[in-house]
Amino acid sequence: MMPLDDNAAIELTAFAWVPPFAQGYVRDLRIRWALEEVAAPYRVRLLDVRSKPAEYLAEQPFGQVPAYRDEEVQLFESGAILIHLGLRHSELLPAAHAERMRTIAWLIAGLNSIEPQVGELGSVDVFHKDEAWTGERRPQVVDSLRRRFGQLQSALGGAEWLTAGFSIADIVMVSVLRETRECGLLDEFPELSAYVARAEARPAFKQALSDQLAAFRAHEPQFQGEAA
Ligand SMILES: N[C@@H](CCC(=O)N[C@@H](CS)C(=O)NCC(=O)O)C(=O)O
Repeated sequence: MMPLDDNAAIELTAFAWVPPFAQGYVRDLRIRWALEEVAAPYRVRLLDVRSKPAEYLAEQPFGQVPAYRDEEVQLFESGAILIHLGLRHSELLPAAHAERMRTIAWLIAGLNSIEPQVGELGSVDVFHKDEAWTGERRPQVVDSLRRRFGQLQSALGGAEWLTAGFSIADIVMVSVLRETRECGLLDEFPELSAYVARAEARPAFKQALSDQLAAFRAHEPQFQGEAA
């Protein structure tokens, strides 16, 4: 079944287009991926990244994507949306309390212990790349990320996934880790690289990525001349 369906009860927001460096990494991808994993139909509401309607702040207080709604909830924050989907689909989040909470702990680790540091690298390498201070700051950021990646690789301990089976925690962690691929840091950690590759090989990930990119391709002409 094709989860993209204009009549679906689940609605996800995404951007019609983003600059090339962000394509394939916008956070609606995490939700698309989870929905593909469980073959849940969803529709996408595309927003213009340059001018989001003021009313959108009622759905996402920071004007960001993704926002999510279905017949039961209206949510923002990719982690919360994934937990909601996990509570509906035990393939994504185990039902037993101890396992469920351990999975949620790993999801929060991805969001709170790894993503901020990955974000700092993005800040230095992308958003402030031509500014002199980044020359001093970058080695510190890379060192601290390297330490975290080493700890994460040890915790994974050669296992296939962070917990007993593939889960929403892996969706978050892999989404965060793959952002560092271009800078080469992931190559220093073969087990983490293999973990990311294993997740990216899942048909659900491939479909989600392809659907996000297809929207950008379709809207590219309207954004000609925007900053890369
Ligand atoms: N903590 C939020 C972060 C969402 C976020 O950073 N969204 C980005 C796209 S990946 C965004 O909408 N950026 C545009 C903006 O901030 O105006 C989540 O995980 O959902």
